[in-house]
Amino acid sequence: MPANLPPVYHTAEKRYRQANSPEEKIDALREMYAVMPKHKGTDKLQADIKRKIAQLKEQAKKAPAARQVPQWVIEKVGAGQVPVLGPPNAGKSAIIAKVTHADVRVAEYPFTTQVPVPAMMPFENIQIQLIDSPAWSEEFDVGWLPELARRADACVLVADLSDELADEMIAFILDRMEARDVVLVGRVPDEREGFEVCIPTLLVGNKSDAPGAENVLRELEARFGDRFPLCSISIAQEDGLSEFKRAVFDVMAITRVFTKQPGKEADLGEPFVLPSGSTVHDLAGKIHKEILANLKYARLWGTSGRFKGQRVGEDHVLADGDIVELHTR
Ligand SMILES: Nc1nc2c(ncn2[C@@H]2O[C@H](COP(=O)(O)OP(=O)(O)O)[C@@H](O)[C@H]2O)c(=O)[nH]1
Ligand SMILES: [Mg+2]
Repeated sequence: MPANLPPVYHTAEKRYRQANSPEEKIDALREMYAVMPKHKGTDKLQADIKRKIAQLKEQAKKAPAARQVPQWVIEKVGAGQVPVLGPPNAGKSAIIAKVTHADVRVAEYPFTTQVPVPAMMPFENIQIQLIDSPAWSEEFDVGWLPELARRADACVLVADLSDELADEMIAFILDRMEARDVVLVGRVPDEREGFEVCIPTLLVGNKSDAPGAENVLRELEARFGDRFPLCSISIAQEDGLSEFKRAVFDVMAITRVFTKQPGKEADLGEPFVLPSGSTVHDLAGKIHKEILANLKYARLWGTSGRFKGQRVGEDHVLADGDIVELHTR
């Protein structure tokens, strides 16, 4: 029987695969357990998860707590964590400096950035956490970059349009990632097998102002156009920046929803951020487990509804910008 697991389950499962410590793993497994539908089809999965939690608890007891947090583990804040990866000199730091207010180093010489540097990119009503990263190439192998990518919600892969070999540089990075079971793809497939972690990725050609950039972009399109969404920008000429921000948001595959209390105005401040495909049920679970347990129905304003204030059930799939009024028993 198919398990029909909700997107929130897959998000938690991904968190489990990305976890670095037994504690983090247990936390993710607990969430997977909490959000999964409990029926015959998930009996085995429920038992598996319980067993794994028990095993990890044992493991955590044996391994003492004095673990050092590796430098590539950066606390997630905002709507999602998005490392910016690419070969030397592609303009990774320049992009981040332009779209965030961070003071990252941009330089004529390669390998300026040695440690991951987080910075927040505002996009409409949310903040996306970009991470500047060291350049990665055959001459300079940064072993922990796959670990940074593995934990990410999405990646931005920057190609240098002033470099005729840009596509080779990108192919190198993709290969090295895959060797560590991190697969960068435009859209993560729904059903997956194996140990690989798929990370949704946007390919960006920077330096569209450079001579010959058009040809390099065409090559990238031919080689990777089926695999990734591709956008072309110039930081030097501030060209394509708003399209870039929108493309980062799109590749993250998230839905922003607002909540409102019955009889009151909606709170249009900070939205709840959920994986695309999430339902009213998932939203309730994200807010509070009491609300989830007592959920009766919801009223909905927004593009996923047929009319304003439409009454919908738990399984209703939410759309970006929806306003939801949850009704409990
Ligand atoms: N022509 C041109 N040069 C750029 C552009 N963006 C960045 N650069 C230059 O490329 C060099 C490397 O930039 P940097 O951000 O340090 O690259 P990183 O190694 O990928 O972080 C610097 O000299 C930048 O001024 C652009 O859009 N056009
Ligand atoms: Mg840099």
